[in-house]
Amino acid sequence: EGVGPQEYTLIKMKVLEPYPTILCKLSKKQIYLVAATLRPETMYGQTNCWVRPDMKYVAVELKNGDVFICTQRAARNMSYQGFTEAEGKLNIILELSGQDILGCRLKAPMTKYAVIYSLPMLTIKEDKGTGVVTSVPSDSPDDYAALVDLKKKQPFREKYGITDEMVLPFDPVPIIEVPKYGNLSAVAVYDELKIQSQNDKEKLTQAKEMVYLKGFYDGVMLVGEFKGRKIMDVKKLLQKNLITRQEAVIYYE
Ligand code: A2H
Repeated sequence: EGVGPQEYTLIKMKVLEPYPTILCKLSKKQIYLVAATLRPETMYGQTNCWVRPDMKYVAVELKNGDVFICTQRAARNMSYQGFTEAEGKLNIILELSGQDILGCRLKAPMTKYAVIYSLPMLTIKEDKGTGVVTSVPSDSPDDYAALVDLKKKQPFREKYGITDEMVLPFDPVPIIEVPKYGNLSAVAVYDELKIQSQNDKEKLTQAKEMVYLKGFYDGVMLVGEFKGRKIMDVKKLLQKNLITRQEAVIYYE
């Protein structure tokens, strides 16, 4: 990371009914899990959302009436970026654990899957982004590794109350062609490096290095309104579209 703030795109994933028990009293509000991403151009490939079961989250009401679920740290940053009524002031309406918001039904922008679910990822960092991560297993080695862990380990699903239909129907979607790695670049490097699980930290770091820059400079969109164009040239345009449709906001930290 360089000097100065990092810009993220916050993807709004709308919580659909039936709400988990803890959110029931908010039934009249628009509630979103908000995920910080550096890759808005990959949102066509979302298959689920990640939260960390043992981490604390808050539900905060913003000045436009939306309720965002994220870490308190992220909410505080938002309060200095014009999201709230008064600068530095937070309207926290609930304190939650990740466990409370697992298995939520979500509507996420751009993905072909009409409903996706919030699932457990154990490697989420408390001090980065919102603590909520959107999952794009076609292009993110971390996401693919965590999804494979859930798919192949029934006891892992059961431990967190995750049912088969929240996981098994969701496969990586080819959305970007990367020369040398094909149309599912995260899957290609996961296989090449023989990654075993989401805890395979060194190999996952290597995997990210292998695909990240190459994807940005040489990747080509395979789907959507910018099909056939280079990632470099369309990243900002896709971010702008998400924001115009009120499906995302810009956030700095
Ligand atoms: B990225 P940087 Cl397709 N803990 O979004 C762990 N990871 C987090 C996080 C947290 N608290 N908050 C955000 N992230 C992830 C898409 C994506 C991402 C793709 C490919 C690579 C990639 C879909 N997941 O990131 O440390 C989010 O995942 C590669 C690093 O600020 C976010 O972008 O550079 C990225 O890490 C931010 O990481």
